[in-house]
Amino acid sequence: STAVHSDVSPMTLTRYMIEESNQNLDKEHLVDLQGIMSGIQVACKKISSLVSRAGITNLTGLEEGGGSVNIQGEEQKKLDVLSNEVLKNSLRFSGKMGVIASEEEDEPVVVDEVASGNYVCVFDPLDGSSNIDAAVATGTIFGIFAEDDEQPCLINDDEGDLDAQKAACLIQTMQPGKNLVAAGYCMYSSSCMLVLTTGHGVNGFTLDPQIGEFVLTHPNMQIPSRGKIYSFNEANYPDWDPTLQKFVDSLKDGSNKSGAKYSSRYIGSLVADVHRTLLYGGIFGYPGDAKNTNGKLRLLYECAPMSMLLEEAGGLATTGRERVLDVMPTAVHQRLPLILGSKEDVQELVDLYQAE
Ligand code: AHM
Ligand code: MG
Repeated sequence: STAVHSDVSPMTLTRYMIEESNQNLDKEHLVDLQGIMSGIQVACKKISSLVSRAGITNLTGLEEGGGSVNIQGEEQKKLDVLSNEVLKNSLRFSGKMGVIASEEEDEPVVVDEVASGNYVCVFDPLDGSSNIDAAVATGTIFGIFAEDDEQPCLINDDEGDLDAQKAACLIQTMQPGKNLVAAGYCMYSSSCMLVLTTGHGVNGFTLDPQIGEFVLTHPNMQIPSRGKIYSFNEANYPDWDPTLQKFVDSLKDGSNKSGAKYSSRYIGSLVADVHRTLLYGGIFGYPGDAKNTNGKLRLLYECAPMSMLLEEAGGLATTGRERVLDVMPTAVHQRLPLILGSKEDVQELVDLYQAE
């Protein structure tokens, strides 16, 4: 109901996770996800606080010490580095993680704490951080895989080859998006929102600063089947393939199937662009182009979690030619073209590619 805010016992994220696992005792992973989500939500609150106070605490700008560069060759901002530490530690201490793979780390990190568990978390701790210094929206993106029982990830210093054990753990990260047991994002904007799926629908929680809790404000989110907004970095238009060029032209002049003339919105912050697309409908894309054949966004911790959310909300997510959730990763930081949004909008583009 819309009265959740004033409820004397609001549906917090923690309560939601407990009730969901109590009501679905047959569903695997939900009990473990309680612990994992309690770690993630604390990290998100901490990152939200860091982001909102960055201008005051001198946390804007680049990481000091000779300009750190991550594995993507991107300069790391102070807040990228800090957010990564915050999330990594929260996950580690959840006791459920075997492997964690972050945009900000060259290699997945094997959790060798005594209490390490058998889940894999892939994440981008602070996506869209180029926006940070202008106080524009940013977000955290995460996905959770269960480890493959056939190749359990166990680190035991006393037994055998440590490198071989770690290599077995790293393989656990290479799973297609359809294996995700949960995915979500937290957006740091005019309000802080955490949007989550555990494989049965999508729910949105808003951080209530008065009680410091994420409260269910957007139950069972569904994306409209058609929208009127397209969201691409149009500066790349000259490098797009002709099919995409024609499709976007048809959104501008109304010659698309819906007959409507679309509006353009592009924040340049994936979480915010996806969040708006989820709520208002339409189509978002970061396609491959002549210069970057696989686009910009990373399969494991950007494309796959967003695609799971969109599909769970009744939308579609594709590379243009293939369902994103079916793509088998071959490298941790691999990029993939991503087009997602309302079912009819995305299908129209997929049909055009098929008719090529
Ligand atoms: P980042 O991970 O370095 O922050 O880059 C990812 C961001 C996404 O949030 C956004 O969708 C995209 O880069 C925007 O790229 P561009 O500036 O090329 O439009
Ligand atoms: Mg990113």
